[in-house]
Amino acid sequence: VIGESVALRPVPGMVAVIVEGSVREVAAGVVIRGGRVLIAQRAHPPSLDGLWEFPGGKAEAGESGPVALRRELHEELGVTVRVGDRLDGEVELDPPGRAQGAGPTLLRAYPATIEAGEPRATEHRALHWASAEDLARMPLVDNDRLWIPALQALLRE
Ligand code: DCP
Repeated sequence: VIGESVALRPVPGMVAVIVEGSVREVAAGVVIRGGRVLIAQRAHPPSLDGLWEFPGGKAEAGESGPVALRRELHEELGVTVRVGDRLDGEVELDPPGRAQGAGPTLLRAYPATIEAGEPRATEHRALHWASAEDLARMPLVDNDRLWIPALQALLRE
């Protein structure tokens, strides 16, 4: 749970009522180096096996997206990263078996800079430093495609 989503609803006679609901986050890391971005090939579940993603994972209860991402990239790649400001856009995931009344799970992406270590695949099938062209032609998981145009622009800068 990354915190609370807060909606402000105007009500006559009041300034606002705060409506809170928990939001769960999956944080994905965009690690750019030398004009390329790091992508990782998933091994599971079967529906995503072989597809490439920006590595990351689910925030635990009470954990922010950036903190979760730092933890996940350490677990999955063996690197220590500094996490930057979230990229525009998010994708609502539909986890099977989501509890009734539970809030949405949102996939969000953050730039991450490696502070220590060299990425190695401990949970993924493989790692690849992708060029702008690779992003266009390699099979990425559908959700992550949202960030391809922005990343291609960044990589071509
Ligand atoms: N996901 C995605 N794009 C990413 C990373 C994740 O679409 N760049 C999706 C795939 C899964 C969900 O988010 O449906 C959770 O991702 P992971 O399985 O990688 O996260 P965890 O490792 O935290 O999950 P678990 O603990 O269930 O293995």
